Amino acid sequence: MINSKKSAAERAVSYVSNGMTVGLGTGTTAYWVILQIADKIKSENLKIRAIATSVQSEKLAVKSGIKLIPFDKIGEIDLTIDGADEVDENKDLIKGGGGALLREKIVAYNSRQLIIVVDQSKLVHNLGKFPLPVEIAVFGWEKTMDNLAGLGCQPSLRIRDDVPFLTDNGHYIIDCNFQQISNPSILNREIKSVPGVMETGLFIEMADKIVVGYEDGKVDVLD
Ligand code: A5P
Repeated sequence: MINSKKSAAERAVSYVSNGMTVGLGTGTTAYWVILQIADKIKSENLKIRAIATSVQSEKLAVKSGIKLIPFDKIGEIDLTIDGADEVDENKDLIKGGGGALLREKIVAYNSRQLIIVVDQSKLVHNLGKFPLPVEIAVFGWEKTMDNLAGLGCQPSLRIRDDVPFLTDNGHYIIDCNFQQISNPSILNREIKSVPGVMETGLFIEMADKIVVGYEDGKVDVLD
């Protein structure tokens, strides 16, 4: 069976070249990206420096032999390759299904280019079917969750193994079910104005390219 995430990752990694500083995403698609960058470094003898968006990706990168540098030493990031949970027709995204949205957004914002790799199931007409992850402070989380509900969603605290899921930054995630988000940019601003909110999983006008893998093996690049 064709692995569409893997084929999309392969195409995205073709944009990585010698001397680049690369941002490494998080998730099951970014997993393939990291492995293939590691292969490319070895087979083409490339000098690449990387920054990871989660502890999970950091561990995989180290294990695969990719050279990581601390964020404060990084200067500009040439290219970041990351996954997404939903991609709409304007290339706006919902991210954070894996809980790494805060670091992902910081890395993406500081990158010259952001390439998103997805399989076809992530393409949507309107964002919002996938509950929007919002990272919040632990302090006062119940109130923050109420305030998010006031914006028109059904919020739920993310739970893993019967306890609240803690992000790499020591925060909680509220998954906000909006069903349909008609104006992602306005919603993003509204959510960010709620005290206690660290970051939202809405990535607006950030992606430069979307690389989509299909079940039949075809890969499309949306510029
Ligand atoms: C991690 O927090 C997320 O933003 C991922 O990039 C997103 O959930 C996509 O993950 P998959 O590639 O595993 O579907």
